[in-house]
Amino acid sequence: MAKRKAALYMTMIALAGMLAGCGEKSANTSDTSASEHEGHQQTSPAAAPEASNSGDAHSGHTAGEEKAESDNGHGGHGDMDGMEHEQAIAQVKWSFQSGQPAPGSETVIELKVTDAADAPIEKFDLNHEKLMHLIAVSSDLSYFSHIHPIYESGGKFTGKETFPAAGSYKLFADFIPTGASQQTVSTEMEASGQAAAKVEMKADDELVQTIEGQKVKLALSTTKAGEEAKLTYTFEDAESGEPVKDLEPYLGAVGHVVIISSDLEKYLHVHPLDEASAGPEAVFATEFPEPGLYKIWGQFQRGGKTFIVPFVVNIQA
Ligand SMILES: [Cu+2]
Repeated sequence: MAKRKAALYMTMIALAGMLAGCGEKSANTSDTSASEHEGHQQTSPAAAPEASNSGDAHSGHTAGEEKAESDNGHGGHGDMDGMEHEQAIAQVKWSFQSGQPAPGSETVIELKVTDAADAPIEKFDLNHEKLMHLIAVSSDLSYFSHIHPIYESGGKFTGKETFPAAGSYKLFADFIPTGASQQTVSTEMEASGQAAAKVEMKADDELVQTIEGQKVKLALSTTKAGEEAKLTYTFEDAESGEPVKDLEPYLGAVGHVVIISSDLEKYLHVHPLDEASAGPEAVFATEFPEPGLYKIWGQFQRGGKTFIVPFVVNIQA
């Protein structure tokens, strides 16, 4: 398949959200039953969450509403098939069907998508096989989940997520209202209980990991902000050392990469240059907007199983 310019697209938002400065690490990652639950991952050590006073301290913190930012014109990747920069046209009202999310139990997240005049947006385009992609991360980025809320009607989506521990999370929804550019809307929320200390994020010394039988290396063409950075993943069978050539399409492409800055302000969703690759390489191009620490999650599939490879990189001025 020809390299698709469109595959270069990325979403970036920089929003002025406030963040309660606490996060948590914990066990409990086992939630693979829901069919829309494509990715779920945790990289931090376990700690027992201590549930307490969920009744008062955080009530009223279960819904949010924020405007989307259109991704056009941001980040230097202007090749959005010639589309002009568009203002954000969508907003989302977030709520949780059972009130404030409690760690360890399934939460139904409701998203009501409206236009600037508060009228429901009811038509969406498929984007990599889904109408909406939703990324949930803990505020220290130790927890990452990628789910696909289901469209109900009247602009409403619902998605299921089990937050593993008490503390702050940020949710990013991306979607394309028919006739508009891709929108990314985020909100911050708390899972009830006493949050443990944040896991401090550190840049990886070596960008190589063995995950579920694959040895995965990541090479960056540059670690400077504001330059086009090619991200090249190379896959090897961990046992035999043979190059992996049978990666499977996951949501229509060899892989998906989500990048979030350590301050949670920058969100990049990047698709591969050659979506049809089956390995041993998967190449992505993006641009880190500012210096700082970023966490990069690559999602891939082989042998019918999806797996997530996280790396932390330090981007320089
Ligand atoms: Cu998705």
